Amino acid sequence: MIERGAFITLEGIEGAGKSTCMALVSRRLREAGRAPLETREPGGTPLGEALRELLLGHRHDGMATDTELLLMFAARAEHLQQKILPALEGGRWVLCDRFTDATYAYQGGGRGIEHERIGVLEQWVQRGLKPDLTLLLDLPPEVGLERAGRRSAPDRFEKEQRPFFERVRQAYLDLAAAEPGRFRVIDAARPLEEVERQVSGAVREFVAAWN
Ligand code: T5A
Repeated sequence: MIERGAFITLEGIEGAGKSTCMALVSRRLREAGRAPLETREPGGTPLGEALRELLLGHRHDGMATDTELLLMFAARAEHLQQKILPALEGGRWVLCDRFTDATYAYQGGGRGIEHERIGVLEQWVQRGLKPDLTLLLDLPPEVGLERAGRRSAPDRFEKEQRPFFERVRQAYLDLAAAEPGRFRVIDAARPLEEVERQVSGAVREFVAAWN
């Protein structure tokens, strides 16, 4: 029987360095002989990327909170069925830029949807599947937003105000505290070389424990 691949996710507020660290984690996994399938949420499939445009673009600026939540899970259902599950079941490791913790953080912490209502959808769509390792890149919103702002024009989420991102950050930290075995919290406010050292260490430790 083929051993299921490991599922690794990267999380954090805007500008935390997820894209930057994806490349590093991927490199470390390849070096360990575990070349991962790299993907992202919302997105990862043609339908998911179309939903991403609806969710991040400004055409639907007044979107209802529940609509936003359901579209996130619609994209996720497609992503799981078409891409993530076939890879994991085939023994391939999967590295994903954001997953359901982002829903708890943004739609839960940020928008105020109750944790339990998100949990119902999580169970419906994922049937118990969770990431095996989640690297949470934690930093104060003012630092992340400043970094993200230097890079591109703000999307629909980046238009939110500071208190929104404070709640998102706190929701992430609460998730990490509730599942210390799955999360590694990285101090992402540190210089990039130091962040990379922390991330490499966490990945090395995870791979060693998996083998
Ligand atoms: N969303 C998503 C939900 O609301 N619910 C959900 O369920 C899901 C899945 C997706 C949006 O959708 C929301 C959350 C998001 O708002 P996204 O593009 O995936 O958007 O995420 P963003 O956070 O917007 O991505 P960013 O590209 O802004 O942030 P990253 O990837 O964290 O940051 P990165 O690596 O691009 O770095 C930003 C800049 O900082 C520099 C980098 O060089 C780059 O220029 N940098 C550093 N500089 C100094 N020191 C460091 N340590 C640095 N690390 C990176």
